[in-house]
Amino acid sequence: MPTHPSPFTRHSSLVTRLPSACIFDLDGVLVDTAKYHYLAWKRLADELGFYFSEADNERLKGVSRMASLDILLEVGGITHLSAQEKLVLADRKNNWYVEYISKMTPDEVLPGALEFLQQVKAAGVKIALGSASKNAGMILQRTNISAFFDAVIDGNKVSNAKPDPEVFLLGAQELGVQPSECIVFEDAAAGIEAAIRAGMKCVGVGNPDILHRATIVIPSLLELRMNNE
Ligand code: B16
Ligand code: MG
Repeated sequence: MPTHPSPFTRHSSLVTRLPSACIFDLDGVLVDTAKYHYLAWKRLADELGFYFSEADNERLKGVSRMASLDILLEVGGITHLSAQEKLVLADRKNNWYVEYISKMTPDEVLPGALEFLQQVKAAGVKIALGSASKNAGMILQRTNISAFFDAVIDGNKVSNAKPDPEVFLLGAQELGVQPSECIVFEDAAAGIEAAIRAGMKCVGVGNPDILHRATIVIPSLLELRMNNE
């Protein structure tokens, strides 16, 4: 592993040498798909006859699709649905969600993300995606950032959702690097926990009150610059 000092300018406390890999969460770190999840879940709640607020939607960030449905049903006070009925509802929501994300454009990459991905790539550091979404491939394609990734670990490849470390450990494995040589970028508390359990350093992107267990917390990737001199 190269041994340059302070790979992240302004955040030299994070690491003292260049990491072997950066593993990025998708929703909330590279793109904002939470708004599309909200529109689709709200439409389902409307059909089921209850109101689902944006505050309720906060609870779904980083959570798997079926776990999200359980939270939504809890908000609506709906109990006793069979596993089959739940699958039908999750499928209905996903069809609407896919309609939204199939219209995404490269403009929807979050501020600073494209520049940071370019800098990480230029520094020769490997890049993986570590997302709970089963739709990650389509989102990467629509926003034109697929080519940055040496490995894509998404909801189709893992059986245990964050905070289980599986998604990040699989990322390190596919990249052929040690977990301790990886830095995770995450916007959800469950994702930070997953990174810690994987033995990785992590950058929380978002609210420090929620992400306080991260190694450092920044408001957006605009805050970071890769120092590969
Ligand atoms: P899907 P991330 C997560 O993406 C979202 O934050 C979460 O709201 C969503 O329920 C989950 O993906 C599953 O998404 O229904 O597309 O499979 O933050 O892990 O990139
Ligand atoms: Mg996320």
